[in-house]
Order: sequence, then C-alpha cells, then structure tokens
Amino acid sequence: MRPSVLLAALALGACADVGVNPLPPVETDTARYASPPIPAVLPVPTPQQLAYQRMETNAFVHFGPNTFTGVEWGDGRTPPAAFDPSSLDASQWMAVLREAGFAGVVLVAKHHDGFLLWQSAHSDYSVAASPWRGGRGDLVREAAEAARAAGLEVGVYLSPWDRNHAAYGTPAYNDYFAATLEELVARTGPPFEVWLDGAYGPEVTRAQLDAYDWPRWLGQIRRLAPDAVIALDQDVFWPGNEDGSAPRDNWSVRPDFSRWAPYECDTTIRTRTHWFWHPDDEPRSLDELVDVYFTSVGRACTLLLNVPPDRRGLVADDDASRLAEWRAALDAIFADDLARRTTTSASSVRPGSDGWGPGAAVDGDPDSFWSTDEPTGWLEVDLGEPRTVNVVELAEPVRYGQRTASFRVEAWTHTGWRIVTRGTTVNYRRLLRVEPTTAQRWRVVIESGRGPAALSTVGLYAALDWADAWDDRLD
Ligand code: FUL
Repeated sequence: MRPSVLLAALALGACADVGVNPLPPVETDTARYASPPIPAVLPVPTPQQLAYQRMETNAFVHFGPNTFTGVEWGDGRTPPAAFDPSSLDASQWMAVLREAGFAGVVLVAKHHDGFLLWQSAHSDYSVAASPWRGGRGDLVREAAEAARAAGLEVGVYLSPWDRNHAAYGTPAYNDYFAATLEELVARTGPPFEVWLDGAYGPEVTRAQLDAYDWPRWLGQIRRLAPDAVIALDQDVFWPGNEDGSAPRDNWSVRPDFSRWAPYECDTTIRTRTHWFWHPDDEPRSLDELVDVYFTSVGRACTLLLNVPPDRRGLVADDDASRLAEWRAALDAIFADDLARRTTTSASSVRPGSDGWGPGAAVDGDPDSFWSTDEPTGWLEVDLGEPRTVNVVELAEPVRYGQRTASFRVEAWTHTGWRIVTRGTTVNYRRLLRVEPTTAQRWRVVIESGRGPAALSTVGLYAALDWADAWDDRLD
C-alpha cells in the first residue's frame, strides 16, 4: 500500500480496522427490531449498507488518458488528443461484466489527472477536447446507459486529488468539485455508490488537503443520491490492502461499535498495482481470482474487481475469457448445496421464532434464520448419506447486528464429533475451505457471541476439483 493512500484514509478520519476487539459491549434494541423476534445487537446496517452488501461483487472500470500513455497516475498535462479509443463500445464492457455475475459497476469518471470522461460545463480538460467521436462523446452517459440496459447498477468514482485544475487546493476548487459531482449524478442517474478516493501524491501539501470541504461534498451526495453508499471510509471501508482480501476475523463495525462499517475489497484483474490497462499485463490466474472471491466475499467483504478496457475501448479478450472462466468456476463450486432442505436439528430454538427452526438455515432464503435464546448453541445437518465436503458456507442475519464471536464446524465420525475447522466471525457471509471430509452428519457449534446465536445459512459443498490447489489455503 502506498503511504499516501493510508495517510489519505487517516485524513478522512477512518483508517482500516483490522482485528477489532472480538467481544464488544452488547447493546440491544428489541423494540426497534422486534419483528421477526430476535433482539438486535447494535449497531445494525443502514438499509443502504445492507443493500450494498447484498450485491457481493461489483466491477470497477479505470479508463482514460492513462490507458493510452501507459502511466497509472497521469500528471494532468497529457493533451486530450491522447484519448482516442478506436472502437469503444460500452455495451461490450457491460455484457462481459454482466456475464461475469457482477451486480454493479463503478465508473472512474475522473481520475487524479483531472480528465473528465463526460461533457462538462466546468472544465475544458475532458472528452470534449479529444478526437474521440469528434469531441462529442460522453462516456459517462454512454457507459451508465449501457450498464443499466445490461441490468447493472451504476456507481461513480470522482477523484478529489486533481492534478490538472488550476484551483486545486484552494476553496474555489470545492465549488468546482461540487459542480462536477452534480453533473455526474445527473448523467448516471442515482448511483449505488460514490467513491471519493483519498489518494494523493507527494507534491500535495497539508494545506491543500485541509482545503477540501468534506462536509459540503458529503452533504451534497446525501442530497443527490440518498440511496448511495459513500466510499472510502464513510459507509463502506477500506480493509488496508488492494489484494482483494479481508481479515478472517471481520467485525463490520467501527472499533467503538458506534456504527456499522462493512469492508469493500478493491483489487484489479491484471497486474496488482495496475488499475489502467497496460499492453504487457496479463490477467491474474483463475486460481488467484477464485482465491480473491473466498478472501473477500467469503469474509463478508464486497468485492470491487477492476476490469480496465484497452486502447480500443473494449474489455480485452484475455480479461473477458478469464472472467468467463471465473464465473464458470464459481458456479461449479456452488452448484449443489448438499445441505439444502436436508434434515436439521438444533440445541434449542428461540420461542416465538415465527416457526423458524434450524430448517431456516438450509431453506435457501437469506432472510429466514434459526436462532436460540443463548449466545451459544449448535445446529446439525443430516445429509441422509455420507458426503464429501470441502467448502462450508455460513451466514448470520446481520440486519439484526453481528453476533458470532467464535464457532467450530464438526463432522460425525465413528469416534464421535471431529472438528473440521474453527473460526471467529461469521458476519454477513463466511466461506470456509476445509480439508475434504466425508460424513453424513455435520454441525456448526456457536461457541460465543453477542446476543442470542442465529444463523441464516449453513451450506455444504463438494468442490473437490479444487482440493489440491487449496491444500495450503484451508481455513
Ligand atoms: C487508488 C488510486 O491512486 C489508484 O490509481 C486507483 O484508482 C485505486 C482504486 O485507488 O487510491
């Protein structure tokens, strides 16, 4: 991680909180969350945060003058003539992204070089000055329309650090930034996410950073896009790396438990440090990208995977085929949940749970859940016959707060219950890669937690083709 990025995160008032105190004070608010009847443990997600977490995988699109000059951080002096994709087709991007299973796409509308990918009334440094489409193209509008037509939600990235704008670092820049935000949202329609990147280079002074009018910009986003989550470190948080990896012990809360704070794992499909397309880069291996899924989505972190279009203005063929392989691999891994609608039993069931017993954890409905009256308990799944399993999926109903602090997964053998794996947090979703284990009866034991134990999902999968590859990556 670049120190500038960390400093910027600190400047925003919230750096990554890896390894939060696992047994925090418990506050409950039964009255506000009485239906269905389980006491909420605070904090709970906002509806926007919950909707965002349910998206699970989104794509990031970095494209601009840097694509053509081969740099990552343009200095803001690249002539607009450099921006000249030969056959740009945003609907091709969106078809690839949709096929790959992404729920949304975050468009980089202005990177640090200050070049605007839309027709703006407030700057000449934009697509309007480029040869692309004779200077009449509006990439933000076009990409947003193509995304929505493909069924993808749209988010926007607008860099506060601007290496082109003459007023950068002065109060006048705040007006410019606010005006461009307004234009941007008018073009994209309501975004699901607004990404205000905190990065800046060594030439930036403290006084320039202090001149940013965060309260104004954030207030403006809340007004223009009330359903959006704001990154970084406002509604969704950066986990402290760009590898696509969240901590195994992942509490989606601020360290003082004052509010809900889910992670977003941003990483890139090509060479790790490259967000823009470069001719010599290759897509990361399928193995690595499957790993990314388990270390992000599998640890309750929404994945934001960057897929940068090439100089033609198309998603490169090798990226498109790697994404298709990735989707196929994930579909195959999760094709058959062996636990779905099997026989279940539990240590106890919370009275008045709307009829939701342990079966609610294997019904495929993320909104129904098993719960007890105690912070500990177990839920057993009987598969009817011995099956070999190497992926375990758990989830808890985080709508009512995050509770599990430690758990273990066990399989019944002729000598009794054998521990297959153990962990700390379950959170929104937990995927555990375990040694292939053959058993008919499986159980999840919640060993400790905040408030009554609850599980909305227990899933068991046989992804045995991957067993060798995962040998050194087991949970
Ligand atoms: C960083 C930026 O500096 C990179 O260029 C990229 O946009 C990444 C997603 O965020 O802070």
